[in-house]
Amino acid sequence: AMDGYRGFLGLLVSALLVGFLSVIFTLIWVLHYRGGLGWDGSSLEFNWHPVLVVTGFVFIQGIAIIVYRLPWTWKCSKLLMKSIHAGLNTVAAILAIISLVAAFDFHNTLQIPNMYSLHSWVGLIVVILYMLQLLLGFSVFLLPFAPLSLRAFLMPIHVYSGLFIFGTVIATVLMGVTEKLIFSLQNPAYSTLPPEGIFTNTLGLLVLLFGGLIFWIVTRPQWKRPKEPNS
Ligand code: ASC
Repeated sequence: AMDGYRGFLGLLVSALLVGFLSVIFTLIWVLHYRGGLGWDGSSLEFNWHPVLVVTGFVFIQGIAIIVYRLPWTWKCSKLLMKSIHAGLNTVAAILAIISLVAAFDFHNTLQIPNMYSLHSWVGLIVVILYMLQLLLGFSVFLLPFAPLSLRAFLMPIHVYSGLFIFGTVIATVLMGVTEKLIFSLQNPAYSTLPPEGIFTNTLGLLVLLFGGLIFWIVTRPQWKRPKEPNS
């Protein structure tokens, strides 16, 4: 049991480190290479898009997925843990919405077309799915009204949907990073492997690794919260 616990802690610290580093890399990308942050319709406003997505939709959602796995919380009430899970996902959803406003606002100000790229299609779909997942999870699992039979039926679907959404967010981030680098790196071009290209490719690898670590942690059966009888 102690061995499993130490393995868990090692992976948890790694995930937190890689997730935190992803946020830092995103900040360095927009602050050092992309002119900084602002809210004026310019590319500085767009820069909030990657910052809020990586902070909320990737990092905070990833933590929300594994809160039930933290062994020192197994004595906490299930309702408290559900509230933390729902609260983190709500914060992530709000940041995701603001990140969309930043992208659309920037496009509309500079008359750049909306919703033509695969990144934008998959990204909008996954934000909508995330809101539905949040609403369904809140009303069925957090509020006390749903019967146990409905909870038991929906739980595997909720778990599958959550992991599908999280994986799709990671894929969408990789597409977004790629298209932004192709758009903005012109002189010198992305194809000449300039420092910003190498740095931001590395950011993509960090986000992918974070996803892999969260997926590993959440799929270990021995790290699941012990189920209370009648719940
Ligand atoms: C809940 C909850 C669970 C599941 C279970 C149905 O609301 O806390 O563990 O639903 O009751 O599988």
